[in-house]
Amino acid sequence: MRSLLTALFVLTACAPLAGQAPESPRIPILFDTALGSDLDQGFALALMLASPEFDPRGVTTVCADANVRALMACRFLTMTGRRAIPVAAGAGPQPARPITPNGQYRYYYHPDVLFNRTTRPAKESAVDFLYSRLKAQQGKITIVAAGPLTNIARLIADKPDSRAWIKRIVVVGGSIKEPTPEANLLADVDAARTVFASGVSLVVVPREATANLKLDDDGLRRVFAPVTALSLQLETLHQLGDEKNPGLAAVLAVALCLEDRFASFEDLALEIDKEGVTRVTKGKPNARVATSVRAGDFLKWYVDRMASCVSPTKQPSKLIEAGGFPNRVHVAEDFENDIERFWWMSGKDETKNTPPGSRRVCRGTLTHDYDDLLGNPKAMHTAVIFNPVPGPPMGKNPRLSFRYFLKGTDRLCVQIYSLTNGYHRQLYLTGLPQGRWESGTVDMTATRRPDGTGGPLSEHERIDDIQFYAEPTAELLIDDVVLYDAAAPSEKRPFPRHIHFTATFDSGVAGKHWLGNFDVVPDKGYFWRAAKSVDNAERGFPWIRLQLRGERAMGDATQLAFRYRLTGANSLRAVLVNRTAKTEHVVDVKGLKQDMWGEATVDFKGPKLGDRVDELHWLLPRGAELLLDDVTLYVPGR
Ligand SMILES: [Ca+2]
Ligand SMILES: [Ca+2]
Repeated sequence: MRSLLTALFVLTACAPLAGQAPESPRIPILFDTALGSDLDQGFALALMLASPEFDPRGVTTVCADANVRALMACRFLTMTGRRAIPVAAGAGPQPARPITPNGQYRYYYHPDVLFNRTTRPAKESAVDFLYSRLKAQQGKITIVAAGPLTNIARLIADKPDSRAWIKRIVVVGGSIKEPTPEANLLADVDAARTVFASGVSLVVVPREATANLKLDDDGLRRVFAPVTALSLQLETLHQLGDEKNPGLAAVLAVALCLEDRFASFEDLALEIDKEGVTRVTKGKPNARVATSVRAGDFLKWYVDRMASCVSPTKQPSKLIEAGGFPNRVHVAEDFENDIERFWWMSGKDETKNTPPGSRRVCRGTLTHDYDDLLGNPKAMHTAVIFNPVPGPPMGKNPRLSFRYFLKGTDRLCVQIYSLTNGYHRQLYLTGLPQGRWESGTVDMTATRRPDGTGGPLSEHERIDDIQFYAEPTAELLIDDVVLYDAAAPSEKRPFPRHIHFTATFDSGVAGKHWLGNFDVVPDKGYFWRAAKSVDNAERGFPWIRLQLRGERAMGDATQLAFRYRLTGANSLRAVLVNRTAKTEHVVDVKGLKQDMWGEATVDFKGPKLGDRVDELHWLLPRGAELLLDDVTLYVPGR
């Protein structure tokens, strides 16, 4: 028996799982910009960063002093917590458009840049950079060309295979209604001719569509009102720039990647003549042209979006009800045993001050903010941080419940890292009671990056590092951390009093994070992956044996919830096991659905308070097959 188990274990352990996250629903975008000249360039970059729908893949710079512009972009991205977005400068020669000489040049000529406090541009040229990015996500990436088309034309001419990889190019430039050249196309007429003749799908935002678009004083005031890292960097550019009320042509181009409704479009065949004039021809349309703009709708949307990026510190959250039995428990840590102790990233055990039913909790210890992008690098906090290895994907309604004891402050920050997006989001609670144990639940969709951007924590996003921060002089104790997907409205079962163990199989590696005898199958779970039964050759029937990664002490009642898809049987036997003590608690589960997903709740009458268990078995009739998902072992609520 033992050797067979070991053999099965090794088999599963050797098979890391394919099929991780579903593809990001965000829009991959490359921004080619003359940052440093017209202010719409910086305002467009800020909109890109403020919009969670985008996955910015890089910034490239065009026009003279492209390297200075690239360093400006590096400063902007670093200081807004986006240093992961790479920047590349266009190689010379470049069109001779100046950086506003007395003004925005200062954004480059500053200690942040001069003393290497920012990222640096990539060594490769804009063309090589664009090429490698497009190659990595063929057919997926939109390029917003906010300046002259020099870099884009070189890409198309020098690397013709890239044409098929570009989803579309949004061109800021051209003039359909007036037969005079527009500045961006005129700056490099040959480049414009190349791009318009390339056959790549084009969206064109012509001069006349945006000529009267300006951000008025009230709009500016609202865009800068959040006083966040993002709004302050943008305001810096505005203070240094020479336009009091900036134009918004490039901003509209970025917005049109998200919403069609700001413009009316016509499909036109366009070519650029040798003088740089845009000509409408009778050929097959090659451009979707924004012929008229709904300026009011667009301006309102833009200003509202920028103004809504408010720091979570200024918009405190409220505790909510935990709700019914969770749709899915992503992770639970009760600090009662040492099984996941390695992942207590900040804090240490505390056994004296514990809430009812708990023998051990986690006492916060001092640490810097784990958010090295937007957190204050000098500040220290009293923190409890738990890393929920292996980084589960969230459901539609992520919630976090926990027990806490606070002293010396009534304020708590809950922060979580997004593995998928590579940044932290947070929320603040204020007015919390002090000096006694309390339970709390927060709606994790309310979390935002410290600059208010990033949008809500969303379905399929993988997370890491659940963080509780209090002031450095405060005392903070945390217990019973449960990250879960909220109950459906129809759920009748109460929220568990205590959760011992949960298994979703969604991320991580079988044999390392999920132990026992089963296969983990991708895409066949109720959500993401599931465990699939295997033959137990010794006993002659199929089963799933799930190890709890260690012994866990039961409460005064013990229930097991799981989702199943059963084939070839309508019953199974659930067994709660202590392998060392050789104890077994058996429940036969009957009348199950077949060939469709169902949900079962098993009540184990046997275990007494403090009894330890370390395995769960699902035993099947001969010839049956079980897909198992969303396993939760818990003490039922009252
Ligand atoms: Ca505890
Ligand atoms: Ca699953």
